[in-house]
Amino acid sequence: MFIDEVLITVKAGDGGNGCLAFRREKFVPRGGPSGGDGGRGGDVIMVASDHYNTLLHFRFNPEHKAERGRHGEGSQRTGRDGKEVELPVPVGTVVYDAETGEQLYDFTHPGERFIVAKGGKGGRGNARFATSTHQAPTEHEEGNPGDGKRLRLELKLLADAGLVGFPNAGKSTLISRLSAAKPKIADYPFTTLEPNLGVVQAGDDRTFVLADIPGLIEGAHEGHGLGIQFLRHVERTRLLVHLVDVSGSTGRDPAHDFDIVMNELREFNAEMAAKPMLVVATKIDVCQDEKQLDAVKSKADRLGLPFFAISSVTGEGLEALKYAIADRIFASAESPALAAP
Ligand SMILES: Nc1nc2c(ncn2[C@@H]2O[C@H](COP(=O)(O)OP(=O)(O)OP(=O)(O)O)[C@@H](O)[C@H]2O)c(=O)[nH]1
Ligand SMILES: [Mg+2]
Repeated sequence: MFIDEVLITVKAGDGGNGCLAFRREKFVPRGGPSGGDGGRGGDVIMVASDHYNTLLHFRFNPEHKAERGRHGEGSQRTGRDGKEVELPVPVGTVVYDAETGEQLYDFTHPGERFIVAKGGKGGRGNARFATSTHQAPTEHEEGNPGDGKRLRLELKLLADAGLVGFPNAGKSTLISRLSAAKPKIADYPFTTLEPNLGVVQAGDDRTFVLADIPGLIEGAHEGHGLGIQFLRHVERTRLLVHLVDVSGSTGRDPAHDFDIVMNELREFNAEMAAKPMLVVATKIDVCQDEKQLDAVKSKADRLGLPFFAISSVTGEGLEALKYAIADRIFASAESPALAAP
């Protein structure tokens, strides 16, 4: 699984010190204690954001400090609280304590906030210690130190688009052609037993993550083949790329394969079946019967789904498909800024 990882240091603000002071005013002899409390130190807070999808911004900036609380002052003035610091992280970031290895948080939704380092409490000024029998207290406290931690951030890369289709349809071959991923490819079903992710570059400025998952067969939702469990890996993608082998060497009807996979997606859940989808006829270099290819195209047309025909062997149609996938991913308004934020 493709992951991004960084080590960072966070330090919350220290609390301000409480003040030792007495009122000194004209005509007020022996004024009472007036030292104010120190302010609270600022927290360091992580916030899951849609606008980031890597941890790159921490690589160049691995130390984050929040402001300390100001010291208390005379005339019972409390010190100002330190400003907190917000660190944006991509959804999918898991936060670990780098010393103990303990998992502290797992960000799954945009907007989620988690305090990674708590600011120190301000110390009390001497005004707080006055009682009827103790009218000129000199006690005052120092502020507590803010938390300091070394953290390890790990980003579970979320795929933008997922490949679905029958076993042997050419999913792994396609991802190996579009990305640097080197999945196992072989001429038998269920070659892929674990999902693979590949990072695809479309032009200079667009990058997306494609997921290759094990193939689906009829009855996958009842556990046939490897089942539909792997669909959860593409559940949060914005787009499904549905591959249909039209070579004719399967001995099956490609249009029927298409229906079976659609049905398995529906059995997984309705949202999965309703996801934006591109239909891709594969292995056109060895297509024996153009009518079968046309039948798949007609099905796509009827469902209003864009249709592509490719060969991962000759490379035909691959560029067009790559850009079509990128167009769809980046068309959605909440597209992450995949380049540096
Ligand atoms: N002629 C031809 N063969 C292809 C093409 N794409 C894939 N193949 C072959 O089809 C077979 C299956 O390819 P894979 O990429 O492993 O298929 P898959 O969909 O990942 O299969 P599973 O992992 O079993 O679900 C391999 O022998 C590939 O070499 C193509 O465009 N043309
Ligand atoms: Mg495969």
